[in-house]
Amino acid sequence: MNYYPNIEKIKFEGTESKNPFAFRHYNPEEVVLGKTMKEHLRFAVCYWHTMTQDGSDPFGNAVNKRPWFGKTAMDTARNRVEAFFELLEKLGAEYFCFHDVDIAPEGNSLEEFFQNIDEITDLIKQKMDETGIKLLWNTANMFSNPRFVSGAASTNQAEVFAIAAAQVKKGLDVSKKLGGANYVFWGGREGYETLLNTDMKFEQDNIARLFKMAVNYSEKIGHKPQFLIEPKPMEPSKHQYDFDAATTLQFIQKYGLENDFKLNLEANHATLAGHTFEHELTVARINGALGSIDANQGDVLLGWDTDEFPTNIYDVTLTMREILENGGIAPGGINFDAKVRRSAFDVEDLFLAHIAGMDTFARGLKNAAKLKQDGFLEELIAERYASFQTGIGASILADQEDLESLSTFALEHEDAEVKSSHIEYVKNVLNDYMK
Ligand code: XLS
Ligand code: CA
Ligand code: CA
Repeated sequence: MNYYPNIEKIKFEGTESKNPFAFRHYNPEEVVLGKTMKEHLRFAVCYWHTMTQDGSDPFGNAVNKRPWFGKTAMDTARNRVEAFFELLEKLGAEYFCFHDVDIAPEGNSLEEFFQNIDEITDLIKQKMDETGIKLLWNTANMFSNPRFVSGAASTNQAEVFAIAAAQVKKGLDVSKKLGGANYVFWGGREGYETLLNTDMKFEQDNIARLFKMAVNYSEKIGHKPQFLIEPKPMEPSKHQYDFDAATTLQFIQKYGLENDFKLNLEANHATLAGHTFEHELTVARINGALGSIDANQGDVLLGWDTDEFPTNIYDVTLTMREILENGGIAPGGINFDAKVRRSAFDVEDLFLAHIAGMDTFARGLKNAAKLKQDGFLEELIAERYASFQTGIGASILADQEDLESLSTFALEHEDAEVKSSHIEYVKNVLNDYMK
């Protein structure tokens, strides 16, 4: 079946094009800094916002009427696979991501859920073989089902911990079946509502315990994806343990997980944590832990996780600057964890939204590449720290100084010139790159 009969494969037509169903900046084969755009960007479409999200919000009913709705939940699930791969192919997106519950209904028991997953992943595998489209990552939804009210790995209820473990096992079996490159843990309920009834150390030890079980199982089955933890400070939990990149890295290091775990960073989660996305990316990169990104944006006027499609060229340019600095994002990718606004309910909007996101990232890539080639910021930074290249600075870096020697030096050099940052000039020049 053809779910989008009015939409052809989306082509690059250049900036003069007035065709809404064309790329004006994303030209997959165009080479930028020695790699094609599609190699740099590794775009993924997510199942949850694109295929299952119905447009309802706490004040309003579902608005999205999708052509893949069937008579039963399993009919819908089967149709979705067809519709999803048609969308991926037409967009030219080479990767995808999903939670277990996005692809298959939970049914009336865990056993039925797992059978449904088996049936649907057979269909997904068939589509992957036909199209060459690949699984960027999958994950287990351990936050929606009522049993997870008090957490999954961090629950107070041992039986619930066991169910979480069963979902992770199934997730890794599916990752093996579909050749998943990464496996994500996002702990929506791994946090607390109040410390009055919470043993934080116990809960965090148990989260690490589940992660270690996942590593051991993946080694046992001979399929080891890159494990990723996705930080988010709050929502749905009041406080989530994986608050931001720095907190999550501390956890990874404390429990000795650094060889198997990196971070999946999301732009909107960074802003919820009170950080810029560049801050989160930098913290991960300098610690060798930048694994993958969830590309979206929040609304500065709203304090929640709005998951909008990324259209802010300035922010995306700085994001791509970090990814280039990291030497790329593979085996991770750029996953559009983004949803169309409630008022954009046509099925065509799913295409228009992804085109907007892909074009914005293509612009960000080109801007960041030009910035890197010109070396404007590199020179600025080198100049800013130049005092550490010679004299006493070089001696400090060579660990040849101590408090006594520096004290002697300081007494003779207290009139050192402190330089202005000229930061407004820097921002003015940076604006020239925002194309
Ligand atoms: C929710 C998260 C979630 C993860 C995967 O805010 O972004 O969708 O990416 O569980
Ligand atoms: Ca996400
Ligand atoms: Ca989000």
